[in-house]
Amino acid sequence: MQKGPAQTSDHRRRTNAHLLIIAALGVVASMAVALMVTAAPTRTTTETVRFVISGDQGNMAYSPTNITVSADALVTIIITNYDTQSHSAPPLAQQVSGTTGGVAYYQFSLNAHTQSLGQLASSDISHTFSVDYGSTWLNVPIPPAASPTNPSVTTFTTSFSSIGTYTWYCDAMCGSLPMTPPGEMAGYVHVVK
Ligand SMILES: [Cu+2]
Repeated sequence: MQKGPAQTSDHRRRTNAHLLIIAALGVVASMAVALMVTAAPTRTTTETVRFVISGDQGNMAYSPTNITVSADALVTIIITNYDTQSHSAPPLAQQVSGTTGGVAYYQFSLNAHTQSLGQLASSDISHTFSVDYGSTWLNVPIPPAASPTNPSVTTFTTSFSSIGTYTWYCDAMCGSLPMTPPGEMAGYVHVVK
């Protein structure tokens, strides 16, 4: 008879321990992001840009299409991807390039811990965020969503030093139709003073 309440409180203790672990992982993830920002060259401004990629049913598209950032600002780009499909990407597009530290920070699903990686395997790539920018090629492969309601989240920092308009595009083989015209898998980065 007394076993019931004892088991309940034991279960509660275990649940509390799980919550503590999840909280600790959250702290470690925020520290990783803090380190990433402090390790970067000193910039006068920091800006954050958020993209969402819609998934499946042939409606793969980045939103928004066009972004505006300040020249020399340290720009943090956060891409939330709801597309569960992998689309193969050429070898160069599997590498992270042009970001602070040459890495991107990946959460393969919500509540998963954040991993800092310099490349993804082709089979783990859903789309890429790529910009030809002077002699720099900014390229970040984006992993697929874990499920239609559980997106992957990719975060990286970069900066654009020259004022101008540059095209961003997806370099994965996600289908010829979404690639053109700009608006789904391509758009513009306006770099302003
Ligand atoms: Cu794509």
